[in-house]
Amino acid sequence: MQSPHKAGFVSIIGKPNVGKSSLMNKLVGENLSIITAKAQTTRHRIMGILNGDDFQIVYSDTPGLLEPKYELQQAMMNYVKVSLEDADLILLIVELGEKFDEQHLQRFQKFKKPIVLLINKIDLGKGSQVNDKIAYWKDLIKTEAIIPVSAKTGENLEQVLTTIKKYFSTTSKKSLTARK
Ligand SMILES: Nc1nc2c(ncn2[C@@H]2O[C@H](COP(=O)(O)OP(=O)(O)OP(=O)(O)O)[C@@H](O)[C@H]2O)c(=O)[nH]1
Ligand SMILES: [Mg+2]
Repeated sequence: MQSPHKAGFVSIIGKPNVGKSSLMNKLVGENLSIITAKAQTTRHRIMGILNGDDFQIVYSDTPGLLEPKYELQQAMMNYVKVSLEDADLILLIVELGEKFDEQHLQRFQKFKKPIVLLINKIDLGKGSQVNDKIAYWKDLIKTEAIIPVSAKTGENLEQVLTTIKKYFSTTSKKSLTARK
């Protein structure tokens, strides 16, 4: 009998325009998600699948998290909710200059999923800014890892993949979603 294929579900979450779609495209290696300089470009949940040797990483790119002001935004936030419910792991994206926002954090912390924090757009960083930001977030959020990255240059994206794989291989396989 064939053993079920294990799929690790990774939900890519963050504020509008922080680079979620750019990161997913780079991590999956194809241009799946639409990227623009305009916030709220992603309006649906978009999946990207990366096949490993004995498992898959299923990324779910989501619309930027915000307080919904009209019906379309409410629907967009429902996509985020479904993605968070499915997730084995959250890839939380912040951009370099971003400040801690308690209300933002509460929107996904209530799902009680492990978080890997990516500080994106470090190609724009100057001096000690990147290291300062790592220390800043370390004090504020409980995470599995904090990785400074650039979706633009690809810096540290290998490390992101290694971290996700390591997380899934050390997590009890039972807790990952079994797919036939
Ligand atoms: N300099 C720099 N720009 C980046 C980087 N990653 C993304 N961007 C730019 O940031 C803007 C937003 O990128 P997206 O990937 O669309 O961001 P998003 O978070 O998916 O946006 P929404 O779907 O609208 O929430 C685009 O102009 C990207 O080119 C990066 O690492 N460095
Ligand atoms: Mg997007």
